[in-house]
Amino acid sequence: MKYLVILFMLLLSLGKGFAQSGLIPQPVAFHRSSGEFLLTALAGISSEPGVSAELVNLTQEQIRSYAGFTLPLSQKKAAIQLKLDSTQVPQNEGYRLRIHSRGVELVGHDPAGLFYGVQSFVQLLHQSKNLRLPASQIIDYPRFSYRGMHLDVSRHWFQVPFIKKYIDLLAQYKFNTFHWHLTDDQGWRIEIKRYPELQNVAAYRKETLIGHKRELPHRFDGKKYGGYYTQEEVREVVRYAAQRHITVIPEIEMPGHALAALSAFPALGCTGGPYQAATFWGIFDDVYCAGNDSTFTFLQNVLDEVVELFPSKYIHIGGDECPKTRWKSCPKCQARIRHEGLKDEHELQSYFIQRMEKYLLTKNREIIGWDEILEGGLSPGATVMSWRGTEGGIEAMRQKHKAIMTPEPFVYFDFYQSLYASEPTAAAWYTPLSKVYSYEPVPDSLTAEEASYLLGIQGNVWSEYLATEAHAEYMIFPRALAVAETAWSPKKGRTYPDFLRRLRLNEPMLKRLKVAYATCLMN
Ligand code: TNX
Repeated sequence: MKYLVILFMLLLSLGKGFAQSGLIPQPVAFHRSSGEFLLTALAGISSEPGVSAELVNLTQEQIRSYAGFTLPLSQKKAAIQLKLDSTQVPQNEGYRLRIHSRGVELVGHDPAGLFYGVQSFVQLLHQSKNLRLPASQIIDYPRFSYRGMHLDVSRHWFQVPFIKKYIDLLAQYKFNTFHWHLTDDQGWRIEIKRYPELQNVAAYRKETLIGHKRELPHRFDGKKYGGYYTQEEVREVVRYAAQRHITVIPEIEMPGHALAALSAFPALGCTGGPYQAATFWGIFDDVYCAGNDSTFTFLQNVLDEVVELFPSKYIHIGGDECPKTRWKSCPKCQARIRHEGLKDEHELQSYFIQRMEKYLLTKNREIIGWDEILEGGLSPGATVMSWRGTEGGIEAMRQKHKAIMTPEPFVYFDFYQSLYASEPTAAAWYTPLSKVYSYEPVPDSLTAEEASYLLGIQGNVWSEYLATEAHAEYMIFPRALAVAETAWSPKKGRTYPDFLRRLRLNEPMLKRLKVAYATCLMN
């Protein structure tokens, strides 16, 4: 009986321990102890061999931006100690953080883990009163290895400082992947030196739709819109992200969503054009011609430059929403179907994707595609991004392919997040924070072996209606924090009410970082 009482008390204190953390994502284990640590300008920072100077500098800078002073570097063990030790912390990207009255010990399994420990410390610092941190111990590591956020920069594009701010925020909440949607019908946004027409023509559209696309008649603003990232800027973003343990995966769309590219290279379309970058939103019949070998040469040349800029293992090649209308009546596409012994246009799309996959494999890269790449047969090594619900991901995993869950009903941030009439125009459905939080990515219908192909989850930010940075931030935050928690934290032991409590504790930090998050959700 006595032992039962002790066990009960222990469980209670564990539960209490969880409830006391203010962290998002919720750590695996959080225990409060007595005492507190007061951070002062006298506290030094030391690191053991193996910890990069870059990480130490970044830590100093993150602490300085909140505390107002720079912690001096120390050769001897200082109040704040950073070290790497995979025996103490066996999980990839994991860390152990101990805050006690004399200092802070942070041990990372690997540099990423150490970095996440710093992010937790910084978040706690923002929640502290006068830099007094309650003594505690955290043991933490991620549930999924892929924790992504996406941004469409074609429909509206965002300058490099905004991209960096986005990356900072993603890193703070322990995301490790930024999926950069760089090309689409409405604009091509990456400099490709071999094809200056992509910069001079495809990066611009004549004008932009005003209001929602369902509001008829369509009205346009009459203003030329566009721009692109230079290769130097892309390199800078990739480097900046890597320092923060974020991999940038570029997306070059094919065979659909290609109007902007076709406006510069009409010979790559089935009809030969002329074409114009799209000025309104939707799906367009004009796509890359799959019967024309020049299409493949062009895309391979583009990818040659893309893989030089992005060291990521994965390259996203789109594959979604490719109407087969033109291919059906295109003599070259039909000849390709006959010559390759394909059954129909779906198999032609599969041929297209497989051909690009083969090319990228010669560069040691794997492809990711939206779930339409399942139609007509999946490329042998493709990873599927499941967006039209979860079925595509489930099917891919059954076929022993890797999958990333990004289901539209749960993690699309171009949808409405409240029912207030004052909400700015949004794409379509209603995806409140609670719904994002409720999403469980491991499908019940799969065996454990099948589910092992699930890499993780991602939130998507399509920018048709996001013309300004503030509007983008409003749609992304705080919903992205719910994705962060689903991607990182164990399924057990977290609840939506407690997430909301921790979200309120995160508000001051979001305010200080000047994030235009949606407050109405937190009332
Ligand atoms: C579908 S999600 C698209 C995008 C649009 C989005 C709008 C996906 C792979 N394709 O091109 O921007 O819907 O919600």
